[in-house]
Amino acid sequence: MHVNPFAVHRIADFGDLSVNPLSIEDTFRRIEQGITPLLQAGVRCACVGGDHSISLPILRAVAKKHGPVSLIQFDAHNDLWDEYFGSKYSHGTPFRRAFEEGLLHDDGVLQVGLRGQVYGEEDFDFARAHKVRMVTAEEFHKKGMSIVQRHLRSFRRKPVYVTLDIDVVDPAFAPGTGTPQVGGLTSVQMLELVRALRGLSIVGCDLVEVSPPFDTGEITSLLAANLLYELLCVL
Ligand SMILES: [Mn+2]
Repeated sequence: MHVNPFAVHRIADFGDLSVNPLSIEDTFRRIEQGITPLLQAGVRCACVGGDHSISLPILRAVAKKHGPVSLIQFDAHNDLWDEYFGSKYSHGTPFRRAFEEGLLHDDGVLQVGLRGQVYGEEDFDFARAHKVRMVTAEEFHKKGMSIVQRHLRSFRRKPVYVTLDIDVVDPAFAPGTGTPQVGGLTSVQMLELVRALRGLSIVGCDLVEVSPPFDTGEITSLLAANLLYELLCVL
């Protein structure tokens, strides 16, 4: 791609935000409060999880700066459940809360890589009601990049947030994650997908769900680090 992000942007590691292991609500507050001054100063944040729940407080901060945004989500799961084990806040629910809180646009969300078991067809009712665009892993394996490219065209010139759940990648390439799903993308396909985001007005991004204790030979961390670099190249 001939991009050196360090020549184009001033890039700094802001370090860790503190969390409260006893309260997800307080953790969300800390994340939102930690990011807000950066966004207000004109910084774009590439956040590293943590599980997928962190996208919600990040989107709250992003919406304070940009208003509701579009979302491109690479994920094996749609994370649009209402509750997970009775909790409204978890890594299975962030984007339903984001819709409910008015942080996302209807017809402004694209999910790529969905697969695996769901409880039933009604799991997709909420997505359909909000005109979420979905490219399942199965469709992607059949039709390739062209089907994603077609969707990406409608995201041009709009503020878009990108969230990359490492479990979108097949466990053969990224085993170190909490909810691995077989039948996923290869590392090469994932690189190609991130590179396809070039030219969009990306207001921020995150890469989540890498779990070092579950990793094998650090292959997930290696992929995640490279994907993070590739994201910096398209910001
Ligand atoms: Mn997820």
